[in-house]
Amino acid sequence: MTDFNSYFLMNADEVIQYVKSKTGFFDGSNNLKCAEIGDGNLNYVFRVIDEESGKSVIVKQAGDTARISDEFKLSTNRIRIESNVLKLEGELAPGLVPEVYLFDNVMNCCVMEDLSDHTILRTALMEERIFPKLADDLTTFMVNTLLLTSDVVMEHKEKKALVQDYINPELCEISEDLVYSEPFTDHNNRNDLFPANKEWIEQNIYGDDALRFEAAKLKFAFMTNAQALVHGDLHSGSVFVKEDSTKVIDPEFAFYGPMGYDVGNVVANLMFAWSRAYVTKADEKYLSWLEETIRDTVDLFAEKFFASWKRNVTEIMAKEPGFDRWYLDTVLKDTASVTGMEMVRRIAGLAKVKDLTTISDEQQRVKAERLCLTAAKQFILNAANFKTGDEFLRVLKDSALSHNVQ
Ligand code: SR1
Ligand code: MG
Repeated sequence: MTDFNSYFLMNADEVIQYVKSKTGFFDGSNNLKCAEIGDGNLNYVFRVIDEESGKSVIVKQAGDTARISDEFKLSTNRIRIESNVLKLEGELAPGLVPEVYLFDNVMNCCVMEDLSDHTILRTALMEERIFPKLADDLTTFMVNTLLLTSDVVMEHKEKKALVQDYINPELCEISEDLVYSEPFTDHNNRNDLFPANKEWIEQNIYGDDALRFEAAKLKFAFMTNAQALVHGDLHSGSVFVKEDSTKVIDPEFAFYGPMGYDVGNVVANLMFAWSRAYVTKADEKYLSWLEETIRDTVDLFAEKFFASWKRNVTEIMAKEPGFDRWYLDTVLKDTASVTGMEMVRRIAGLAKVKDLTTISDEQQRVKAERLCLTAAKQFILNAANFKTGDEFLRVLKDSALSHNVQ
């Protein structure tokens, strides 16, 4: 039997041995069952359960390539980043992330709270389920984790130490390529376009010089604006939900970047859910709740941002009258740009979202993708115009109407 003193990728039986040898979680039980349950693009996720007591944990292990493709060679350091960021986020936004029990820098894995009583938000949204606290919880998470790790609140040398600690070159490179380059150029020849929209995308995305120019500017902002410790991949596959609980998971893409990167990812992924619901003629009650959630995500973020600013700001110059409004406007502008970039890349790039890919009717999928891309272009080209939730939602709904979707 291995003593887990040197790294290898574990199978389910080895994970059982691992939790027995490294944790006291199961009190020596011999009834443990384990299965690999991961369906993400990068890592292996195992659930270990004691069928007698019902107690369970998650073991997440990083390989040195991505699951989605061996083309992505990745440092296993991402598990250290994920474990440490989850701990920090748990302090800044209590109750909104899973608890981490153990991080192992030899086996490049972590053991954490099992959230199997929750559902992945993307799946739940595709089932048209309503979560009344979602916008409230996600905006609390974002305001707390973003503002409180920025220079307006943190002592600057301590903040710079965090910038250093969370330097994340390989995972940032994935976003630089998959979000900020390939969807506009296909220069790596790995974009995966829905055939019925291929020509439309080549003309309206690859063929739009003004759009590509904005994307170029945004790529450099993403790479250089070390504003806050962002989650870095806050799409609806990175959120677990149940009726009265929201948990943000998977911060392995975390780094010091623009706050709007997180907010824009949340808004864009809610818009994917809305677009699916709209073209498939989902229940009206569900559609209105989604609209309210998109609106509230922007408006509650702004409201809580100002309130937290008043309570927590320490930087002397940030206390100048009006600076809070100016600062928030820059975050909202970045939010609009990122909303657009995320919408473009999930349709015109390599990594897709199931909200759209599982629309079985071809014409409905064509319309859902085009309405998203039409809205995305507005968000990118006119980013400074978006300051309220209503303004974000209006562009989405107008784009839907422009494609004659009833
Ligand atoms: C190679 S990884 C593809 C995508 O999956 C992750 O969740 C990120 O969104 C990344 O862009
Ligand atoms: Mg992930």
